[in-house]
Amino acid sequence: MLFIFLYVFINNLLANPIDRSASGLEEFTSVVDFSEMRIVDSSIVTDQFSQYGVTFIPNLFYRTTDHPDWASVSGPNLRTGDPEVNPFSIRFNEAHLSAAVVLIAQPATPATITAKLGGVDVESFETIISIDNPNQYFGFEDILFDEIEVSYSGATRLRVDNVQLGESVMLSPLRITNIINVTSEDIKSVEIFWNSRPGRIYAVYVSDDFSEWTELDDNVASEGEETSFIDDAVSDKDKKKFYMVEDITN
Ligand SMILES: [Ca+2]
Repeated sequence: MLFIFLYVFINNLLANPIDRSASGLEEFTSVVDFSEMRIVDSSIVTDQFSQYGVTFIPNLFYRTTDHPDWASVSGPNLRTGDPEVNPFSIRFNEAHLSAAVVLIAQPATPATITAKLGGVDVESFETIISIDNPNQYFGFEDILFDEIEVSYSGATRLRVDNVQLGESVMLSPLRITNIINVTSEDIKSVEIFWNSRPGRIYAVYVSDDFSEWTELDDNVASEGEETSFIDDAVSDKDKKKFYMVEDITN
């Protein structure tokens, strides 16, 4: 039997939320403070800072000025309105093991900060974002993610500044890691294992010629870091079978 692979990512670390931290990450490889390039006040910001590693979904707005009361916001920054953008995401060009960002709100608001990878939630926490909070960094450490989503419930407006990017990671490709033949007197089956990622959905295909593929299942839920599927349609006539696993989440 032969194994082929498609791309997926592995996430096997425990998240460490950064919630109202005074200075954010202890170590970071880069920070985006929005003085890297100057754009017109109140402009819509989407991918203008992508060369620095971040994109804003659906968008934020560029603001050229700060205020003496905003402890961790200085110089150019981003704002959630006008009109209000809620929720919004900071998407990274690469997956990172840590990232943090300054968020302030006036008036204060409850908020949910969510780390995502490939559009799937990885970790989330509830917090309060407030201009009166002296510690204004939010984010995650010790987790693999490529997006921070911020949603809030108050009638308020947020300012965003100083995106700190930690170490980036090359993501592991999806591959079939093991195949076990189960043979007894009247049962013949094959169990296929692959290195999955939490929250994903997979399809499994089979072929006897590597050309024509038959879908065995299009809804195999991830079991975490490793997922398996049992093909019990194996007969003595099968000389060889090829299996393919595809990440079909979304
Ligand atoms: Ca700034």
